[in-house]
This record gives sequence, C-alpha cells and structure tokens, in this order.
Amino acid sequence: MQKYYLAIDIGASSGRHVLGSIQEGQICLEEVYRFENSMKKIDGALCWDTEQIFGHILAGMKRCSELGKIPVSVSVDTWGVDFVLIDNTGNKLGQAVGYRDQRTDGMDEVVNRYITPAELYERTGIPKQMYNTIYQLMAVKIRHTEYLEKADAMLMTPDYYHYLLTGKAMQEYTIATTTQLVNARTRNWDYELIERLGLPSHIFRPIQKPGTYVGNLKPELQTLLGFDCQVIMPASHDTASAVMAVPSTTKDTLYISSGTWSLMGIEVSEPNTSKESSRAGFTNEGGYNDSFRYIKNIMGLWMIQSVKKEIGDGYSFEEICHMAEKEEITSLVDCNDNCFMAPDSMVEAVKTYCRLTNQQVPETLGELAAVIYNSLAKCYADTITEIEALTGTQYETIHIIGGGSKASFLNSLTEKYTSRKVLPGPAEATAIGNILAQMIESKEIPSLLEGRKYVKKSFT
Ligand code: LFR
Repeated sequence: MQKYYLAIDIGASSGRHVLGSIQEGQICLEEVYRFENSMKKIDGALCWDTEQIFGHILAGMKRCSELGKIPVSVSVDTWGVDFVLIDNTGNKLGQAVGYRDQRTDGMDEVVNRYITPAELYERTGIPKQMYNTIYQLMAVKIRHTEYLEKADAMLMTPDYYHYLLTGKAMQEYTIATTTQLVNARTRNWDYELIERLGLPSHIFRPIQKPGTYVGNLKPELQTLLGFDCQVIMPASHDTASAVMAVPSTTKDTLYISSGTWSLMGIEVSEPNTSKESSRAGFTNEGGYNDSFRYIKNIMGLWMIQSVKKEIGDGYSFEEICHMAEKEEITSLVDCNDNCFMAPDSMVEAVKTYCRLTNQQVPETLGELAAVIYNSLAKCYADTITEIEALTGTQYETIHIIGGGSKASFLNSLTEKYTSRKVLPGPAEATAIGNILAQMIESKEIPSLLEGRKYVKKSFT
C-alpha cells in the first residue's frame, strides 16, 4: 500500500495541502487543496481569521479522504512570530493579531527597560524586528493584562492548529525561536528573560523538536473526516521547513527562501551573536537537527503582491514580470524600509520613496514592478556582501527556493546584481521540508542528508 504524508503549508498569502509519497525512488507531490490567506481588519486590528483557516485545514483533509489517499501523518507549518493565547478550557483569548499590525509600535522602548538590545541579541541571536513575538506579547501585557492572567498556554500559529487537531498543547522548537524568547545556546525558553519581562512563564510549554508526535486526531474530527492519522511536528516555521529542502548536500550553501518574504542566508551549526552580526541585522533562527538559519529577512514579494492587489489584479505575476522587463526606469528603493511593511497603499509608498529620494517616480504597473524587482535584486547583492564579510566565505551560487523561484525575471536580475549563478527550485520547498520531517520520523528516509539527496534527484 502506498504511504502518503500530508503537509499543510500555510503562508501569509496562501495555504496548500500537499500529499507526499515515495514512488520509484523519488519524492512525489500532489497538491490536493489550496486557499487564499491574508490578514483582515477585526475590531480595528490586522488579524488572522483562525476559524476560517481551520475550516480550510479540515476541508483539505476531507479532500484526501475523497481521493482515497489517507495520510499516515499530517503536519502544519506557517509563517513565524504570531501566536494565540488560550485559557485552560482551550478558548482563544482575544484575536490572533497578525505581525503587520501596529500594536507593537513603541514596544521596543518598553522591552529596553528590562533588557538592553545588545544583551537581548546576545542571548537569543534574534535581531529586533518590531513584529517579533516579544514585542507583541509586551503589547498584550500593557493593553490586555487580563489575557495574560487567564492564559494557560501561548501557542504559536502551527502549534495552535496542532492543538485544534489533537487537543494537545505543545510547542515546537523552530517556530519558538522566532519569538525572540528562546536562548540560542540552551535552545530552550529563556525563562530568566521571560521573568524579567514580567511575562507568566507557565504559558511557555516545554519545547519539542521537529519530528515529535503530537497526538492522533480528536474523535470528533475522525468522525467528520472519516479517517484518523498521526499529527507530527514538522519544522513548524515555514522557513525552517523550506531550508530542509535546499537541494544541496555541501557545506557553505547560500540560499534565498523566496515568498512573501525573502529570507537569505546559510545553515550553520553554532549561532553568531557578535556585535558585527547584530549590527548587520542577521538572525539565528532554530532549524532542523539543532542547526541555525543564519539569515537576513528581506521584505520580499510582499511588495509586488500588494501592488498587484491594488492595481494589477487582472494580470498574472508572469505578465507583470514581462511588463517590468521592458521598462527603463532605474529608481531603487530600500526594500527593508519600514514604510513598506504595511502601507495603506504600496503603490503610493513606492512612489513617495522615489519622490523623496529625488528619483524618477514610477507611474505604471510595469514601472512599479521594475523598481520593486530591481530593488529586491540589489538588496540580495548587498546581503551577500554582508554574509561574506561576516563568515569569511565566498559563495559562488545562490539556491532560490519557494514560490518566488519561479519569477525568472527576478532570477535574472539577481544574477545581474550579484554576479552569482542562480539555481532555482524547488518551488514547493516548504511543503517538501514539512514532508521530509514526517518521512524521517516514520523512517521512510534515514536522515536529512538523505532527504536532500532525494530532493535533488526528484525536483531539479
Ligand atoms: C516567512 C516568515 C519569515 C518570518 C516572517 C514573519 O513566511 O515565516 O521567516 O520572519 O514570515 O513571520
């Protein structure tokens, strides 16, 4: 009987259910369900509609049973930093506020009262990003102390869905590191830091490594779906899963996980929490097998996704790339400028940036896309310079994985700006990494190294 593993990979702009199996020595994928995702304004705050997302999770699982392809296990991965607080009956306390919401404005100053930025980076290896969980929790502490008083657990988004599927509240390591509350050396919650911040330590449940069995489906879900299966923790942070699927088996591999965000960096075995690393804004996020993702967060395709939503809805990304290719505009923006994080209008944000920096202001969809794609590629080139200076290593090639690897125009700009060879794919890296964790757990694949060999022969 063919064994299937189900990856439920939920990104900030879309989610997908992918069945993975090994057939004739190769990993085979079958996307069985896909849905749109975005933050929505609820009571004035940008939030995730957790009920709607869970509805999609179940609908995609139901599709597996309709197809007669019952997975032996299922794992959910999502974007990082966001969380849900639950009380001791499992009820959600407040909304699942998303990372682009402004509730964290000024929270860095509050956190600074308890710990200096230098010590915070030294302990956690995570640089300041205003959306990090630490600042979000500080906003909850200040505006909704009652939620923290009633909270029984703080569950990161994928942990919350694993909880809804099984009734077991557990925390996974890779996504926990995105909170900026995990100690980079002990790889555990930094309870001393948590106490200094005045957060209740009991809501931070023991951290488990990817591959841990969470539970089986709740009885009522088994009835609803018509099957039961194991729920296994993948590397629950989508970026951690994506990096598992980098098709390289050598050290010193440079990658960009390209999607709503562009995450550019390398895999290392020890964190770098030096002052230079902090100054350059590199993050040491926890990875599979206790590795670290030494990366820089770059605003990514979010900018073009937003412009498309605003003025280019009738066009595909491919068509938009073709338009951009023909433009001659040379204006560039700093993709990591905070004005692009959650503007009311991305079109206006890009135009204003160009106007304020005395550059040609893009007017058409093609011009706007040209500015964004060129700026991203330039940002990649600057980031390579930083990584090479920090690691003392030269990188000849760049693996681009994730949905953004299909943007061939961006790939060619990346080659132009970086003078490095781009190796695109696999596009479904996150789902593949999610599936690899399940396959390794069930012993169908012996190790991550072997898993990456499978990825190389199956997808490139
Ligand atoms: C990518 C990602 C990034 C994280 C950002 C916000 O989907 O997970 O790694 O920094 O979303 O959570």
